[in-house]
Amino acid sequence: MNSGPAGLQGPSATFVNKALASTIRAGYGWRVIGGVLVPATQGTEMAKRAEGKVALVTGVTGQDGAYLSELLLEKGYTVHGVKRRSSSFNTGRIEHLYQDPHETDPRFILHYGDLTDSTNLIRLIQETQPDEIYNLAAMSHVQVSFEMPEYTANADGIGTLRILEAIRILGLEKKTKFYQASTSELYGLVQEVPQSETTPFYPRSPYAVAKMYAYWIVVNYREAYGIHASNGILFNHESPLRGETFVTRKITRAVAAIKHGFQGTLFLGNIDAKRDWGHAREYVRGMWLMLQQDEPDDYVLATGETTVIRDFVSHAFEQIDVKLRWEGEGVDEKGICTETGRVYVEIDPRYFRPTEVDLLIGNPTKAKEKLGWTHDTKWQALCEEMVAADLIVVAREQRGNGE
Ligand code: NDP
Ligand code: GDR
Repeated sequence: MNSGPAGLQGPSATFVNKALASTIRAGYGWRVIGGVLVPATQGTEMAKRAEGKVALVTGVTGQDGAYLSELLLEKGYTVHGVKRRSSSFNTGRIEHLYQDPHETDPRFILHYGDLTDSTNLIRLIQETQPDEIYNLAAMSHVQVSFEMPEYTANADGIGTLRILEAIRILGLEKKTKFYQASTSELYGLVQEVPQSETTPFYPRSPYAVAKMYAYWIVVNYREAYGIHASNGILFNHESPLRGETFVTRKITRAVAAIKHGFQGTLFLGNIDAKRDWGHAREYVRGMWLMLQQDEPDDYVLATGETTVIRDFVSHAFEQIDVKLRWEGEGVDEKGICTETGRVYVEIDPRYFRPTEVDLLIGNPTKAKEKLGWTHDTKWQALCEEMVAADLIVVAREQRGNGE
């Protein structure tokens, strides 16, 4: 297996990263190498590469795909990433990992693919012969899954089956370990507080129902064919790379835009919901740990703390020196600046979901005891990091628009 240096600085790497570097301090886990922002661990870990394993990562262009790829490259893996064809660039999160395919022995290689295309998946797995497959690809937005239930079932549910069948068809049951991105959404209408690996599922969206199929097909292929296949039941994890329509990033972007004078009001849905938020960078390490175990198993990754959305909003606004007071109830509730009386947050029922998941709080004891997995970042620090990053991102976008 090759072990050449990782391409930390692809040709366009990266305007956003340079800008972010001036604000996101080392304590947030980033540092600058050659003018480019990279995870703080990356430079020092380079020399420790040894394993030379091959990983295939679906969903490589997403939040977790980016963090996981960084981690695997640090550990000496060759990483094959599966990206969808798109009419515009969709590789912004992994630009800093880009390697010119003309380089000798590139260790980060992108392939076109889609979880709805079996033949494509079989060919990719045949060509790359991975030691580990991380299935992160999904239509991952819960509310959108109510609009696109059939596609969600196809990609998130049957997509997982397609990969497991490919492993079987290619006779890789004993070689290839498999990680499935399962989710705390499986608990839905929660049957127990906090939720652990033994808590019964009660999915509350087409997304969660599709992921429930995926969860059980992983268990079944493990038991039926002896595949080293594990479910990571991950609670919400966020970062500056979080998709802009998930609630944390929507909030931190809006706060940044309000600070820069480009947005007046933040419209949200159900701010009474409670979530257990961790940092994505710490959660991808748990994924990797699951595949390093002798035996496959299913693990909850969570912080064990839950926070109401409203508190995340208040904390985000505090980062721009706006203290909010909350007035009214239901759709009439408003977040108002205590100093100026200006209304910054309003409720828009369009963001309500037909069925909601009101409370999530996970119990990560098994992951701690068996994997040695821990998390460090509290939700407040996570929120602060995201606001700091978005203040730069929003300013850059507006400059790009010539404003
Ligand atoms: P993102 O939405 O950021 O990324 C999803 C990735 O999947 C993107 O690369 C996307 O491509 C790709 N994708 C979507 N549909 C397909 C398809 N049909 N074929 C191939 N690729 C596809 O999600 P996250 O990184 O946040 O999450 C990673 C996984 O973990 C997902 O499966 C999610 O459901 C699950 N999960 C996430 C949690 C979280 O809090 N973040 C918690 C628990 C589970 P493109 O960039 O082109 O859109
Ligand atoms: P979630 O994340 O549904 O938990 O799924 P999201 O951030 O979308 O919602 C969290 C909670 O916030 C409420 N909410 C809003 N949500 C969004 N997106 N936009 C709003 O304006 C808004 N207002 C209030 C929601 O109703 C919800 O209660 C995420 C995804 O990453 C899944 O893929 C993953 O499986 C789970 O986390 C764990």
